[in-house]
Amino acid sequence: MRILGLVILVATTVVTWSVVWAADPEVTEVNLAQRTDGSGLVDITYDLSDADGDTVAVTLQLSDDGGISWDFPVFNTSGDVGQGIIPGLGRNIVWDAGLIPQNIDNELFRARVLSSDAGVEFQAHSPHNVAITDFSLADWSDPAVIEKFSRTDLCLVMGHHLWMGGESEAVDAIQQLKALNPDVVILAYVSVKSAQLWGENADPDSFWYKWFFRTEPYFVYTTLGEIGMDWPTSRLINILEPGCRQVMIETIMEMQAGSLNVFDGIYWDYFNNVLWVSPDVENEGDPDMDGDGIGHWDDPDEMEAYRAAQIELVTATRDSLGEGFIQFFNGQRAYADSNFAALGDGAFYELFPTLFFPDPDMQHALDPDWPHSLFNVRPWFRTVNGGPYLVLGSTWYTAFVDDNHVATPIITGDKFRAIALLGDFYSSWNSSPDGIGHWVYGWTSHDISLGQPLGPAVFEDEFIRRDFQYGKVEIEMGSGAYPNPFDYRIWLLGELVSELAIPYHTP
Ligand SMILES: [Ca+2]
Ligand SMILES: [Ca+2]
Repeated sequence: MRILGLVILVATTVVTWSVVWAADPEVTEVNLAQRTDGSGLVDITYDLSDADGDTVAVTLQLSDDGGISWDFPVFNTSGDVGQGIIPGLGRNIVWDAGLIPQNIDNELFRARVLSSDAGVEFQAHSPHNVAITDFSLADWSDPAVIEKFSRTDLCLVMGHHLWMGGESEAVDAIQQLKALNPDVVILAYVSVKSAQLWGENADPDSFWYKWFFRTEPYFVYTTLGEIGMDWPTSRLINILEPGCRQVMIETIMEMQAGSLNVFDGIYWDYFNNVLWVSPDVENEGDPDMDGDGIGHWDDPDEMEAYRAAQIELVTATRDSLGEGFIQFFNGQRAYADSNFAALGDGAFYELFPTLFFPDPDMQHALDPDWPHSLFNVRPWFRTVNGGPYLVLGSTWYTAFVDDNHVATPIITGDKFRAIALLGDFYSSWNSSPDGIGHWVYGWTSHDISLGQPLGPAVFEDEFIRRDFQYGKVEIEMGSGAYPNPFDYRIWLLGELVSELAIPYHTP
């Protein structure tokens, strides 16, 4: 049984917001009023125009503090909201506030209506927990791409594409993203240990071209004199050499100083305790970075020097690019080495939770008593640049297959979102199949804001819970093992709005 909330909404407002493109849609005359017939329905009316006659994606945002914040959860809406809205006068969104179990009596409600003729919706999400990880070649000249990426808190993309000499060097993508979302943090992918082979034939002004030829004197060879490969498509570079580190940093500085697009920092790919080489590489002999004839993995001195060189590289990058330049680490070293983590602003958990964490992997990742759980590692990182940024990502497709062999896809980003909410981590969605067997950047279909957290997560047996301004998130740990480690539930204003309950379909 539901208890109807008493809703008093006396305030009306005219707040509009639209994405800035030629022939933008325009929203005017936004009004919000509760019906007086006792139905609990609230009408949000607005006028919508678009000079070149596009249909428009319309997003409603609500504020319960007079327009200071816009993360009041919006659900139970119908009418002229969402995709394909035809411009005209007197468009109407009906918000069934009476369905909300919790009392939301408040005279400070405000509404604003966001419009996009690129088909992008801008639902408010809970603060600081959404990341985009997309190293593919995005078409930054497409307004829809800019709008989609602007919804994130943390954007991890390929630096090469946006720096000078890159495919999108002439598009002021970062400026456009920040115009739409001033808080977005945008980091450029940079390798910490290799040079792309194709950089040799890239645009001479471009990042990977310069990187290739400047690091060429420092390419690594194996104990049997072969070219040391990182992947079949990239060569290992020798960061043990101070000169190598210097040209790496100088190249990043040159890109930042000479490009239209200036990043907030870099995504270093990546720092492990020892060199990692793809199993696809068929080298004769092992990489030998210190040239003593002993392969890297049999050479304790070399591995020690490799770890020291990583610290030198990060420290020198900070000296050259400043405290405000974000250094974000992929790789497993920072997951367990607090001194190293303290040099960075955050870490990427790739293929989370399948790397690094002992089985059952997710149980360890979220165990407050395990020293390297996400909760214990997060405080190691720097906070000066808005971090710590701990990003949970996986491009693997997961599904639950029931007794009837019916597979239900489970969107990892949604699962990670529940975790992100518990500990101020970031969830990266990979929900779109790219047609060739990969799972690439996508976006959640049901991210509704919970507002600000009211305190830290609370751990109680198999449950982890956290209260928010407008709701609650709960994880109930099951097997704790990838891919279906737990169930989760998210409530908003007393209503269960999101749930993962394994098993599906099973009678
Ligand atoms: Ca238009
Ligand atoms: Ca050696």
